Amino acid sequence: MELLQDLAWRGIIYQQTDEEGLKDLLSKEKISLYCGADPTADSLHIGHLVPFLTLRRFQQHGHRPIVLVGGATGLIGDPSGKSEERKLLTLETVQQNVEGIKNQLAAIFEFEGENGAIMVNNYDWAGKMDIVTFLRDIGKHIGVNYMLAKDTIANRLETGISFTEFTYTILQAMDFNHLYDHHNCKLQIGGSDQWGNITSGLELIRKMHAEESKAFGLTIPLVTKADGTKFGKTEGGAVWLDPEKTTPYEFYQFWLNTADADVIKYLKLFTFLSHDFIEQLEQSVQEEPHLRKAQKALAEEITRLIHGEDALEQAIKISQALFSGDVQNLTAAEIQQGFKDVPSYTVQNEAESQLVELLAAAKISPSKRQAREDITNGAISINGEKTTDAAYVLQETDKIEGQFTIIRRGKKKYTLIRY
Ligand code: 545
Repeated sequence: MELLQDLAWRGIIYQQTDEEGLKDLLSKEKISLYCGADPTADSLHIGHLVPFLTLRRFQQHGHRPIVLVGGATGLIGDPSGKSEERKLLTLETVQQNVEGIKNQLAAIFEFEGENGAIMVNNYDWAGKMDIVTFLRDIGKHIGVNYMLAKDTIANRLETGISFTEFTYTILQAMDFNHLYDHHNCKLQIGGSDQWGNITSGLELIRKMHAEESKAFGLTIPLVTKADGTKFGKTEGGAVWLDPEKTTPYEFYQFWLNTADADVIKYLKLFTFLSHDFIEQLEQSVQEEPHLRKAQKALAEEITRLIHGEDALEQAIKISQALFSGDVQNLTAAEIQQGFKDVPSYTVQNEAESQLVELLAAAKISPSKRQAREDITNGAISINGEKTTDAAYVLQETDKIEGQFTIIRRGKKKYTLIRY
């Protein structure tokens, strides 16, 4: 299927500056296109992903993606979508963040071959430009009235906007113009919040070049949830791509828990699965929702893409172990991932090797008397195995890699015992 048709089918297109023009261009040539990210944090989260996955869709159709990291713009701060002035980040923070963001983005693209991706940092041109050149060669082309009419600036006139953030859109415009000149970059894509900045770039390109110059902009809708709550948030906050912030297991679980009402939309936005297969999964959601085939496919595809095959297999193994209660084959590292949010207790003394003592000390059972009852009732299991012996003393073999014991009371209540 044709690229633009595929994007439309997936619900990826929000606005375009010239729909017919872009269709015509893509039917004639392979182009270079770009999308940027500012290093305002040390990791991307899943709310940033769709535009970059879209860039990769273009690459799969033979176009060249340019991935821009905003080493310069990150020092200024994009006012888009912000109701208040941002706090400036230090040079050091931004430089550190650049490294993290670059690595995460690099994992999504193919850098080899004819249409291999290019990674650029706008600090390389914007960071070196002097102010007189900026004002004479760039600023002269952009009218203040034109800027004031932009939503992201107009929205801030009441509450206030510094000259620094006011100027941001010109910096992003300069990037597009730079990439147009140096890489023949004809298209910029981004989330719907980037429309103002993308069109500033087109304005500058028009002003800096002859009549026949032509570049395009395309924006992507914000990902929403059918129940109206914010996409990509859990109790623990954002779902990060950095495995230190959101473990691959948590990442996998997040996608696995997608509502039936959202899962097909997310398969279209976040995976490279074929239309046929997604349609099959859609049927499965309707006819056999309890099997959660669509959720499993979504969680597998996106976890594999971001964290790789090994991390995916671990995440599945942990999920299955926790689901069945069959936890004795987990490694200590897997336990650490899977039990990150489970209450834990560190053993204090020798006496706590007696199960009754331990259950009470760790507050798994409210009292020793209740602990004895829980054990004899068969409500307690150690590393997935039920124990009904109220006199049981924990052994070395109950310590997984000498570090952990997993105790479950009832069906679901896990406690992680540490030594
Ligand atoms: C800078 C210079 C350019 C082109 C683009 C930029 C960045 C752009 C921007 N983009 C957002 C962003 O978020 C922080 C990510 C890392 C912590 O601010 N001015 O940098 C998001 N972007 C992806 C999508 C977005 C956007 O990276 O476009 O809409 C989120 O989906 O908010 O020359």
